Amino acid sequence: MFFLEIKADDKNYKKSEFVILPCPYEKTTSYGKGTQKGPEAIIKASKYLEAFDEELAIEPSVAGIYTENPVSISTLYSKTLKTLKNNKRPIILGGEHSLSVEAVRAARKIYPDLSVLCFDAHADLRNKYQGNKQSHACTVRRILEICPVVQVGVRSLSREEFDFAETSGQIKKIFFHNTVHCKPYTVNPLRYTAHDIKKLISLLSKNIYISFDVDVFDPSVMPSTGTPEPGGFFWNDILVLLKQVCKNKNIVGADFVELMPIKNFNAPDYMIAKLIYKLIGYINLQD
Ligand SMILES: [Mn+2]
Repeated sequence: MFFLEIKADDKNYKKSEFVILPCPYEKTTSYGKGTQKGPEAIIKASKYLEAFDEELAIEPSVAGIYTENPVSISTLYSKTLKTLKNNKRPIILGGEHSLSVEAVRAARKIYPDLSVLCFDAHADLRNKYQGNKQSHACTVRRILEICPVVQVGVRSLSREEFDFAETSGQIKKIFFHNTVHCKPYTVNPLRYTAHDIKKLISLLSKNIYISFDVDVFDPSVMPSTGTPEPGGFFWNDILVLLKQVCKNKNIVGADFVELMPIKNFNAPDYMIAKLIYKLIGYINLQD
């Protein structure tokens, strides 16, 4: 299966700016299970996307989208690195959040100034979870060992994580949900103040990697995830922010993780497929 049903042959690889890397990795999920079915569900849903983007009045797919065969966690680093070395932007479909660490490590190798923009309801700042330092609950703590992180949408964390964020000095660059002046009960795309977005952009380096845990969305629109958290973002909030970030920064790669498809309930899967295509469109607009 291919994203947007665009056949993946050598000729297409050469001309593609974007490479979809499905990584159905799931090992340490703690509550709901099923993220290994995420990549397949996103690709399946992408079949129903319009190639034309009405907001941008372009066909983002003209930049070229190539879908790789699914990769394992042990080959994700080398596949991501190869994609970047070929001057393409990897878009990884998870799978559980811990896979981001591998992709970020590869991106940091190519872009020494890299910072990560992380969308997530959870801080993922635990040093260890259930005895495991590679747990999905430790993702951002591990990424911080590689490069700076700016977090958006956090609204659930432990005392340990809170204290680490407050006192370590490592996480000055963090945006908790309540520090972005959003009103989660409206759908007004102007809910962020211009100041919020400016501040966010000022915290990021030029080259950034986006790690997108789908649970940053409100569970009413994104029930298909293992650890849903009330009080999240809606569709337009995310688009407004992504568009501004793409305008100001170079997105070298991204991942979309923690989608846990619910059988016969397609809307959340389709939303993530469309979000990915939106991101491709926003990046295109700057090229
Ligand atoms: Mn999360």
